[in-house]
Amino acid sequence: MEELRIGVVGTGAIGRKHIRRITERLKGGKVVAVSDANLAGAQAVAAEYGAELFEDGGALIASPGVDAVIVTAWDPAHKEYVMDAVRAGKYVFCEKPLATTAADCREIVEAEQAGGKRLVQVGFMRRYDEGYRRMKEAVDGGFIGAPLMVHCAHRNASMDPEYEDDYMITQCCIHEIDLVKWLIDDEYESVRVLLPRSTKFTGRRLHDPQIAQIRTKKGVCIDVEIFVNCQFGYDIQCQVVGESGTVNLPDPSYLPYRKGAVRGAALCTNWEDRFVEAYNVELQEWIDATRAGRVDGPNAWDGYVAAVTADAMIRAREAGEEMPVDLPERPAFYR
Ligand code: NAD
Ligand code: ISE
Repeated sequence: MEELRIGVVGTGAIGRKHIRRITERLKGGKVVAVSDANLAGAQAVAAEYGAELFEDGGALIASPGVDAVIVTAWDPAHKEYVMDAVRAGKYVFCEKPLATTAADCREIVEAEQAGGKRLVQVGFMRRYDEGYRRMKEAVDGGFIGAPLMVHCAHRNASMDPEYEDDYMITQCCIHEIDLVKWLIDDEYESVRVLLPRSTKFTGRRLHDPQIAQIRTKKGVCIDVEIFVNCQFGYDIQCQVVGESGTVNLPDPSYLPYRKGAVRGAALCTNWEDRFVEAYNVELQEWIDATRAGRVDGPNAWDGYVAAVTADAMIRAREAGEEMPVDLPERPAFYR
């Protein structure tokens, strides 16, 4: 295939970043069409990049001039656009989460299987981060023996005061839910959520921090601290404890300094800078695989597993109890 003609539905923050990276940095793809519920925003992007403007996302997806679709609209619109793409038989990259409920993800998985071809990739970009990839290589190679525990932290400096409890799981922890399963090659069995004392910096709708605990089918215990008003920066940590050692996610390399009798290194403050290379690699590999007619990255089933786990976490938090993660066996179609 010549250059992949890409249509982007959702020209908000990450949509614009992805359009810029495809245009200025990546190879093999061109953004030819854009759409957004905020028409003025989409119009500005269309003018800047010489892309066709569609008032309706569904019409963009159906357009014969669009080979493949990127969905970067807000979470509740993902399902509709992914379903449109699947029905049109077009490859689609959808930002996480695949949909806001497990039931909606299930519908996508069923529609994709009915069409007989894998088309959907979900934007779990941590799998493309160099640090996590090195950890996975070490774990897969037996460097620390069998994994026993995984400790994670997902910290944002501050969040909108209207941020809600469920977003801690569906927007933040969803990354660790996908990542750890991939990292240690295991499946989830049950979940709990602990609520430590809440920080005074949180908004009225949000209990912050929260700790998600997961037990896997092989008996590994995972804990994820989610703390979105930590004040000091954007900080992502991960450690796998194995039978004979540990491996840690390397911090990004920031310029170390000595100043005012202090030795230090500035921290990252946002997810875009922290994972910029991961996003670049993720989309380059998606373009390459799409042009070759394959889905190599996290697929619709991974999106469904993450949503089932997130739903169980929300129920566990509300009930104050451990909840099972009830999943059917992964179909052969997704192996
Ligand atoms: P944003 O609010 O900046 O942009 C969302 C855009 O969606 C807005 O421009 C809005 O007008 C548009 N929109 C809303 N409803 C629509 C509809 N029905 N049809 C078309 N457009 C519609 O948010 P964002 O930060 O750019 O996030 C967008 C998506 O990307 C979200 O799903 C979010 O979870 C995901 N995201 C992923 C990562 C990551 O690390 N992978 C990071 C940030 C955001
Ligand atoms: C955001 O929505 C993301 O997806 C980022 O990757 C995540 O780290 C951040 O905490 C979320 O708010």
